[in-house]
Amino acid sequence: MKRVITYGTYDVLHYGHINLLKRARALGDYLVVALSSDEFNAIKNKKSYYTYEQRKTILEACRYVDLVIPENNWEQKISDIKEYKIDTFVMGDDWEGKFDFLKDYCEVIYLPRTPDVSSTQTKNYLSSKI
Ligand code: C2G
Repeated sequence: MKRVITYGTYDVLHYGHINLLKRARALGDYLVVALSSDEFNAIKNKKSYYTYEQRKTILEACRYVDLVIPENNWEQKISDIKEYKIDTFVMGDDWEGKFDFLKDYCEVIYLPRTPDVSSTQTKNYLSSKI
């Protein structure tokens, strides 16, 4: 049972997110998503449209996701990897190199981002239509 983990806000879920989750899940047999809490989003200077609980409900409906846990801070990754017996850590390559310190604990893989789609772009488009 190869276990994979990835982290993110996953606000206003779009096909770029799904593309990442699908490829991450395909690297193993079980995918854990550490979903940024509303409080951690504030630390990341991100304001999400949906609350943590709403974003969790949406992610749990995704066929590629096996478990959603909260991401509350920058420091929890090593303990998450130990606690959930993670073999592979995956992030989009906008994070390339940023989490290489995790290589002491598991495989670290950065996957190419899906171009031309983002939650911010979607939110801006929708607000321009009001
Ligand atoms: N992503 C992607 N293609 C896009 C948009 C996002 O592949 N067009 C990927 C990102 O690279 C990331 C994941 O989808 O791996 C989630 O994106 P965000 O919700 O923007 O995550 P972020 O705010 O970068 O949170 O501790 C790590 C942070 O929590 C990462």
